[in-house]
Amino acid sequence: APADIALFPVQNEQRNRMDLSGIWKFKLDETGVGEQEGWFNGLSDYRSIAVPGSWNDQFNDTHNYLGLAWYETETFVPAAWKEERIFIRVGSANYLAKIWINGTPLGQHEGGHIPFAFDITSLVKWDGQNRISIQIENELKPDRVPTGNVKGGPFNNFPATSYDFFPFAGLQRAVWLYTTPQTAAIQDITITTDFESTTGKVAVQVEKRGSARKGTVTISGHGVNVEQAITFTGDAATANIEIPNVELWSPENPALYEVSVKIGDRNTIDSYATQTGVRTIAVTEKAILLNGEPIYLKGFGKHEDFPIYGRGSAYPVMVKDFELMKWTGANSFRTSHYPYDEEFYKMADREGFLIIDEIPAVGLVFYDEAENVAKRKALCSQYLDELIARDKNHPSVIMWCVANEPFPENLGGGGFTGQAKETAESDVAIDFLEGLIRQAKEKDPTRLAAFVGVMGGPTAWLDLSDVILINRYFGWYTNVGNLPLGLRYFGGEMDKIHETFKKPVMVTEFGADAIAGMHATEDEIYSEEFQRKMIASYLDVADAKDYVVGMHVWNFADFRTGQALMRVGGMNLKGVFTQDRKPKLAAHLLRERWNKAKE
Ligand code: BDP
Repeated sequence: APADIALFPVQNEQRNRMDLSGIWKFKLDETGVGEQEGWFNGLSDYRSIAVPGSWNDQFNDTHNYLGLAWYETETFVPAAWKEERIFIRVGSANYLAKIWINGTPLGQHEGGHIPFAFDITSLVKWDGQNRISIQIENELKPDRVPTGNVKGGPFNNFPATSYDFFPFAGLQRAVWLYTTPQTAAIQDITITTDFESTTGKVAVQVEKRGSARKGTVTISGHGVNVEQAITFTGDAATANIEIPNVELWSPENPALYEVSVKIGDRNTIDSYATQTGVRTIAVTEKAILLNGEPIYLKGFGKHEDFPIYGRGSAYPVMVKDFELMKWTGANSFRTSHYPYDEEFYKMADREGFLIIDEIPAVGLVFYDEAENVAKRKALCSQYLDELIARDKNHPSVIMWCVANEPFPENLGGGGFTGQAKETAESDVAIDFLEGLIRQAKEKDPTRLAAFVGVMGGPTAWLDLSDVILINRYFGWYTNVGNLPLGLRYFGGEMDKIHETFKKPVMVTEFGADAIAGMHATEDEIYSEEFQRKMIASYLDVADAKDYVVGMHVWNFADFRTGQALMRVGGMNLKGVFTQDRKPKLAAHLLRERWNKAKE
């Protein structure tokens, strides 16, 4: 069975970790014979591949290849680990992965953007190489999430994704070996924060396995150092710690405290340190409240996307993205349309960015075979559990997003043509989405939950969200090029939505494609001027509405898509930065507007 993913591997006194990033062996298995032929006993006729990194653009013949492929590496395991429990953790294997160690199968994991781990203690070979084999495929199927090859899907593209980004495949994040102590180990830490006047209130819930019955929790930073003893009842214990004169976490002052947990009756058997920011998040009829004060979300929908790396971890690009987001004056982003590399969240904690954290539920439909719907629902539920387990301790994460643009049948095919009719299908959709939002709130009552509504989608669905999140492209996908008319629809529709549901509204996507370097004196689509004007006028409309709580431009940067007539060069060009992070006119506009708003 898969092991816990809650605690990111760390190196400390009691725990070890080994990053297996580097050059691995790689081999396509186009006819699916690998398993039968025992490729997990060692690959022959392989090529070299970089891990992490999508496989698609590392070679000349794999761009569109989504079938079976095998990865392999070997490593010694240090003798000093002999008394430990040893795990393998795969950061991201997109989409379906099976894994073997020294030829013995460990199991499989479905879903490409969330880590999974297996206990390999009894399989480790000492004094020799240990072979790790991972078989991956990324076939596009209607019963997968994200979906592909859906009947009447919204795009006419190749590969046939039901979403507008390239289906990059492979080992896209690092693979780790790590250890925890045998006798007793910390299994999970759940931190929730609150405050009353100047006192911070932090609850640290610790879960362990093994023999330890006692431990300590210490919170330190910003001039405080408070230690509290804990005693386990069964395998759980909670420390409730007060921080005098607390420094609250916010984008302006992303104050972090260290939370250090130790367990062991006499000596420390295991320890784990992480960070927290003391903050609260809530919602009213017209506002999102951070620490009791209204906060406006300025920022972007993003992608993990860069030439050659594909969706692979590219930390210099990540650091640059935060630099550029700060340069524009943004304070937030959405992890559209899947969970990002864990470093994004740690970086956001430190840099003071608010995150809408999204599961890979994009391109959902509810009108095909009931068993497809059921399978997708089970997957979404699994992903949501995994996401919350992974990301629940980040102060930057303020909202769980359970789906992007679920599609009703009467919007399929052509897409975006008008207001969908409410049909029987709606009951299935509402049940599906409501179930996920309820699940998010049960797992984590401290954050908001929502889904993102598609333009022209059924209005009734929107009420499920704590904050109504909508993507709108008036003047682009409808009334192409006619901004004044598009803007009238945009403002009118938002008013109606707010009046109906009495909830705050946030536009999680709006924008226009612009070919960098294309210019025009009059409004002309695809020019940098038109993109700038579209973004400026959407922001103007939103500024006049007191219930709008955020505007996220689509997209931060140009990104790779499948091939389609609207996607010249296989790119979505709605970035305000190019794919190599050069500003278009719209980026300068945002910098002026969003920095002014701060003063
Ligand atoms: C929305 C999707 C997003 C697309 C965008 C677009 O949420 O993934 O890239 O529109 O068409 O439908 O640019």
